Amino acid sequence: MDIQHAVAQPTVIHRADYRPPAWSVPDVALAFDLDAAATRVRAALSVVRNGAGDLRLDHEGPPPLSVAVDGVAADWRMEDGQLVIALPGDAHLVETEVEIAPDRNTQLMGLYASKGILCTQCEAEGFRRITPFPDRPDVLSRYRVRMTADKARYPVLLANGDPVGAGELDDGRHWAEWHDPFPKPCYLFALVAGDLRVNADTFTTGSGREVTLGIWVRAADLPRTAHALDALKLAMAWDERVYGREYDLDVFNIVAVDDFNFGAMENKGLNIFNSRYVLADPDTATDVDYDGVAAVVAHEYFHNWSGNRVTCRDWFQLSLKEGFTVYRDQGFSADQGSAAVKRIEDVRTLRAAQFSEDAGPLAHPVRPDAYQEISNFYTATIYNKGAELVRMMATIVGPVAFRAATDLYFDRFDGTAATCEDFVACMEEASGCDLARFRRWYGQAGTPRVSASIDHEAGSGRATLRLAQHVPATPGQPDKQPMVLPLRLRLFGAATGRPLTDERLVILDDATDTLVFDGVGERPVLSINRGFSAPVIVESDRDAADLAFLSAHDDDPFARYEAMQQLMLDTLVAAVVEGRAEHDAVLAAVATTLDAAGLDRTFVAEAVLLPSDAFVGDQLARVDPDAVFAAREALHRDLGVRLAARWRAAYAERPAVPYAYTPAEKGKRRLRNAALAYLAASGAPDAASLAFGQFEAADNMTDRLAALQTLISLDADEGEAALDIFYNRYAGDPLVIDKWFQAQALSPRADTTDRVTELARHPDFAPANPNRARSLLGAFGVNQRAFHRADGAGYRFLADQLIGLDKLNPQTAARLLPPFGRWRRFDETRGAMMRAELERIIAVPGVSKDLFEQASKSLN
Ligand code: 0A1
Ligand code: ZN
Repeated sequence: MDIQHAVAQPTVIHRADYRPPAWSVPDVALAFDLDAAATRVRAALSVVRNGAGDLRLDHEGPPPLSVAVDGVAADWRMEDGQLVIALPGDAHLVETEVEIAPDRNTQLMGLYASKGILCTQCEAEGFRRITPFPDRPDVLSRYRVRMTADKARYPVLLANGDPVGAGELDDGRHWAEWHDPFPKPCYLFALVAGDLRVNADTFTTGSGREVTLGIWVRAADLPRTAHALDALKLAMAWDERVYGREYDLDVFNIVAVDDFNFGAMENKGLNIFNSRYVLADPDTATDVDYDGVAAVVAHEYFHNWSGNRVTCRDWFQLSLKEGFTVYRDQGFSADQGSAAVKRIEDVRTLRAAQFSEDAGPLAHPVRPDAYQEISNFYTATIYNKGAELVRMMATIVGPVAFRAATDLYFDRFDGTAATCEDFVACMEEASGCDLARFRRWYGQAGTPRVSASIDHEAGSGRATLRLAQHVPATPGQPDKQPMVLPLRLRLFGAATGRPLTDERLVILDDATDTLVFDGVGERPVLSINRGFSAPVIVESDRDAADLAFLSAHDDDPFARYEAMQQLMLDTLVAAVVEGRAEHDAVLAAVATTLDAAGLDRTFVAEAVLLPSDAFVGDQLARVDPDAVFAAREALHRDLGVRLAARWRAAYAERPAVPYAYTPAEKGKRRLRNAALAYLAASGAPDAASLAFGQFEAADNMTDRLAALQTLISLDADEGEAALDIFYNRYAGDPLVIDKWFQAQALSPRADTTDRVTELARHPDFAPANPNRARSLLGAFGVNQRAFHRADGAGYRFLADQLIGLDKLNPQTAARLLPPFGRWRRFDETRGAMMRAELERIIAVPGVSKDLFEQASKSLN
């Protein structure tokens, strides 16, 4: 092993090593003398002994300016990133002072500057970059925060909790003090200082408490805050109605900043958001963006109970708050429009992000056993699979017991740091269900595969359903036990189209099971995993005719969508593997769906969408990206040509002007834009002019961006013109310019790799901004055709970019690495090139532990 590797080999943290803290910190007083270049932070910690040992304060940054115990300068030493103080008694006052430089903080963890606004991000381990502290979620403290700052630059000073005082100082500075009465871990600490405007409102809780709400943004962004504010009020009412949870402080503030590593952060009473999840108006945000704003506003708000009032004991329990909160925000969004379409969208996300993770070298359980860098564990497995676990428990115990269990959980663990086990135990206690085997879902990684086959004896009218499950091996887990799978299923008659049974909930908790149905007079077709009741891959013996039948007749909208998707996937896989392009079954099924009266337009638009290249790739043992691309293009074209009249009819359904964000109008836009894409794929001579006309006439971003995407997928002059017009129209609007980069990085054109390489040299490509980095590099990584270009140019490009970005923002660089982990699924030549890039990344001197962990694990 060379010296670089030896240096980079980081410490591994194990769940089994958890020990309660030796010291608790019931009260904290912080004083910030704020300045972008040099901020002074004075901290006074009242500490109380909990067990044997020195006081250990996590500390990342230059040595402290002073350390005192009970008012007297004290001895201290640094040990493995911790400031260690030997304390003689059982209770002391520990005071420290440090100086930090927010404007040099490119990692965006701790206190940093975003376009002149000072803000914080502490989850998971950012607080130690602000002040020495036991930076672990099981140390809960009450915070008092005093901020002093230049009044002209930072007229607004916000922190957690409620404001308790403010005043002027003589030197152009002013101060404000905030107090948060709820004990919280330091990862929920936040402050903001900046020149901000507020969109304010009030919300009266069920018990009559009036809460002042504020959405704080820069002055120019104020007109784009109405949707977020509406969503917040809806979320507050929903949490009262559905979970009986009220808000608990007098103020609730949201601040939008342009530079942010994730989507948003649930700091107590002071949520800090990536501006892309706050700002929306019809001219700059798509329907999907509007949905995203409402979902993230709700998600962060819901954390006030699932995360803040009840927090996590350690970071291995992250899914306790994240999986549950995603489940809650999914329920909220489902209630705002079509629940069926919301489920389809959530499953698509799960499959794209989580199933692929579970099938690759970065697979890990929902409750991991070990990590090197916790930031790498904010994954689709923790969030989205974690939400599926909660959903399955809700299905198993039923809605009444589920609500009783969440009440019990909130009640019992309020003000404490809990574990996933605590949550499951509440589910058991409130329902009386035995969830012993269900717990395997928390410990075993990998997506279970369920095979289902049905035999029918026409004479006796008996149908026999055979189910079997298999959980594939994942890194470090070669052998798995059977999981508990709640499968909602129903039989339909192939001849009459009628349901033959009621819907049943079957809990498959052994490796195999057999179910017998009597009185089945005609050949049954199986509808299984309805509503996607378990996050599994179903392998059934249903042929194209059965799937087409279900896509037309199933009464469960998810199952109906699923049948169409499976039919499309089977068709594409057959085309790639056997080179046979038999499109007739898909064609007929799509035609039937388009013709069906009374179907929700959004549902139709979802159902007729072809699976992505990457998802088709995930079905193949060996991915030939060019063959997948060609097969999908051929099907797209064929559907476009042969159903042209239907696409024209769908395209003729005009959306309302002006733009309205309603489920019906969203559906119309989505279907119309899908139709436009099919017309373009068909090679229709007027497609480019139709798209360009839409691009120019659109009064909203949904239609404008869809037209732009269609145009750039065509090799037409209009595409270049539209890109220029779009860029010039929105120059200086970062969220829209992100879309401009992203649309080009997602383009199916053959020259995309070259174009993206060129775009990385564009003056607006500043990867220090995480949104911008993701818009180009993140989109490029999931563009299977472009990233996997045969000559390896895509691999080289992305690796170069990640190596550069790692020096500024390791978290963001590490999150863009996973596309390299798919190397096993490609041919020898591509696989070798991908591995070589991973080797190159881990050999970079000074590579971060974030990127090192992801790259080294991806080599396995
Ligand atoms: N708890 C947040 C996610 C989050 C995690 C880390 C962050 O900074 C690096 C920021 C946000 C959520 O679930 O929304
Ligand atoms: Zn969250």
